[in-house]
Amino acid sequence: MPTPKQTLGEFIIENQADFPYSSGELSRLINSLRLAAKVVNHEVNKAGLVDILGANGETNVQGEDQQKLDVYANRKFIQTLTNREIVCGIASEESDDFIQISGQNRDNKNKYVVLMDPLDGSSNIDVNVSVGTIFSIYRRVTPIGTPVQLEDFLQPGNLQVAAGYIIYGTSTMLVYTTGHGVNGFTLNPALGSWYLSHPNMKFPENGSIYSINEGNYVHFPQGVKDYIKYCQEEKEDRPYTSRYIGSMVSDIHRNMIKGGIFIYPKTSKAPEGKLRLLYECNPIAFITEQAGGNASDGFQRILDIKPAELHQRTPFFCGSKKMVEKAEEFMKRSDEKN
Ligand code: P6P
Repeated sequence: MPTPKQTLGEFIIENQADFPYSSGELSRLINSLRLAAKVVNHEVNKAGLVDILGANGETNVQGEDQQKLDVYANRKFIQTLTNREIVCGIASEESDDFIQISGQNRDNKNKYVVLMDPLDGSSNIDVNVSVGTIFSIYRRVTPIGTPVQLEDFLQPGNLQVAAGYIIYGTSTMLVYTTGHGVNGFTLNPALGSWYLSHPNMKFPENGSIYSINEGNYVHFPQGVKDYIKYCQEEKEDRPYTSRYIGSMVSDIHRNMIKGGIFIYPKTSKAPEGKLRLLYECNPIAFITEQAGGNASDGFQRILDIKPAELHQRTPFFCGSKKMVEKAEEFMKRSDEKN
């Protein structure tokens, strides 16, 4: 008889000591995210059955068509985080500006801010491909009790106190870190409980999967073109396998389990890259490094980048340590030639 797996609630209680400066708010914050994730999961799973598919005719700050489920997920996470009186502000891919959460308690002691992509990969919703939610948590830097400021959100990724993603796939998983390793929890939808299914997740140091949208090949920097050719040549442990879902959470999750590298570089069409630093690359980079992998923009560590704008983009090289190091070699060699 297999031993019963620990629930997320039990895990949080058992690891409360990981949050020495938090009198339980961070645990409550993780708990509120898991509640919202269950609600969004319910809608994602029946997307084909109710009128929630397709675009709602609006566009988000990125100029991308907002899918109805994007808007729904954004609203649910904001609602849940607001009701629990734990955060003083939220930034979201779906909202132009950050959202001030003024606590009900008079002096608003809420000391955390959350940045999120409520539904990453949403263009895959209508074709039944897995999508994800990504979140990043910081302690605010401006005085507690005063209105939250932009500087509370523009913190380098190395100051995150927690980060995670929910992947709505063949099963629904919550994967997160608080700086003490990475753990994965699978939702049992019948019971509405999350179970520790992937304890202490580790990125394999090397791998043989490369994930990149090769349709953009002609627009890539020379260093990326050279690395792709390296992956494809018949030599040593190569050619590698190309796997690209077009939903970053899914590509990263697969590569963390099997080993691999995910690359979304700058292109001539997207000179800063496509992915956003604050609520996509920073949280994924924090998880990746906590699992023993590397994450850079091809030259510098993602977590060391000092953000200048809420929705700024960055090139993104993320995954197995040795694969990211090899890709960076090609980027640096090409950069030196120019
Ligand atoms: P492309 C989804 O829209 C997303 O933000 C990531 O999840 C994904 O990796 C990337 O964009 C896909 O972009 O240009 O390859 O379709």
